This record gives sequence, structure tokens and C-alpha cells, in this order.
Amino acid sequence: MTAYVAIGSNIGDRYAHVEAAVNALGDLACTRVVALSSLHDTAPVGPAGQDRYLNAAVGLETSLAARRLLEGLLDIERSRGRVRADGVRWGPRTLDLDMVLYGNSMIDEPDLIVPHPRMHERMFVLAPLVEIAGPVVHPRLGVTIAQLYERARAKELP
Ligand code: A4P
Ligand code: MG
Repeated sequence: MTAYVAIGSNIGDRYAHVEAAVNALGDLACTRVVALSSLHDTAPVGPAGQDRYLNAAVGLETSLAARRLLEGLLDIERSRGRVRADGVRWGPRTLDLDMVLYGNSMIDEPDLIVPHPRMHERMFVLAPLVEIAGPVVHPRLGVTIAQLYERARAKELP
């Protein structure tokens, strides 16, 4: 199964957090990193007063079930000191790992939604992702990542 993970960091040594995340993803059981985007320095989307983000996208070849992969992502976030501020949505974070795609799967569970419900509206996800997954079709929207990226650019989404 090929899964794509979006990485974001805007607290502390962002480069170190992103690098550690890529290494830790490759260390997950039954998983290897098969693609890595460049690093994008992006303006924060969401609450004002946050620092800029470093964003990237990773392609994984994995035989972990989606739920096991999610547990791995949350473990890696915690290992980089991620603390979830109660009630603050889209607030600053040392490390955010979102499972944007898991093969062609469509998953709708309370704590796991794939494809990630906002990925197609966010340039900070699409710009790195298009570098490694341009021809991949979004299973819900039925268009490629490259098309979603072009649409987002045309709309000048952040
Ligand atoms: N969860 C459900 N589906 C998924 C999935 N596909 N991948 C659940 C990962 N997690 C998923 O996550 C809360 C819960 O979502 C998890 O426990 C998991 O069970 P969270 O990381 O605390 O929530 P979040 O990241 O604050 O929310 P969300 O909606 O994922 O935020 P976004 O959309 O990722 O926005 N600006 C820039 N420039 N760059 C950024 O990276 N990121 C955000 C966060 C805001 N602004 C940004 C950036
Ligand atoms: Mg998240």
C-alpha cells in the first residue's frame, strides 16, 4: 500500500523536527520511505500570531493497516514533544503528521478520516505533495493531485 503523509512544524528547530519525522516514519514496522518532497517554508494558516511553518510530504510503502499507521504518526508526534492545546484548533505545533492518502481507501471514522478532509484546500499540503504524487488520483474527488494543485493555485489558496 502506498500512503502519503503531510508533515508540518512551526515551533523550535523545525528542520530537526521534520528530519526526525522522516527518519521515524522509515523506522516504523513494515514501512519504508519511497518518496520525499522538498521542504517548503510557508505562511501560517489559522490563528494569527503563529510562526511560519516548514512543510513537506512523504510517500510510504507500508503494509500497516491505516489505523496502525495513524498510531505510529501520533507516537512520532509525541516523541517530538507535541502537546495538544485544549480547544485550540490549527494552533502552533512542534510536529504535525497527517495521513493525507492511504492508497485508494476512503475512511470515515471519528478519529480517522482519509483522504484528509482539508488537504485539497491547502497549498501547504498540495505544493509538497504534487512533487511526489502528481498523477495520484484523489479517491473521493476523482481528480489528480496535480489538478487539485492547479485549482488551488488558480484560486490563490494559501
Ligand atoms: N485524524 C483524523 N483523520 C486524520 C488523518 N487523516 N491523519 C485525527 C491524521 N490524524 C487524523 O489531530 C487531531 C486528530 O485528528 C488526531 O488525533 C487523529 O485521530 P491534530 O493533529 O491534533 O489536529 P490538527 O492537526 O490541529 O487538525 P487538522 O485539522 O489536521 O489540522 P490541519 O488541517 O493539519 O491544520 N499552516 C501552515 N502553513 N502549515 C501547516 O502545516 N497546519 C495546520 C494544522 C494549521 N496551519 C498550518 C499548518
Ligand atoms: Mg494533525
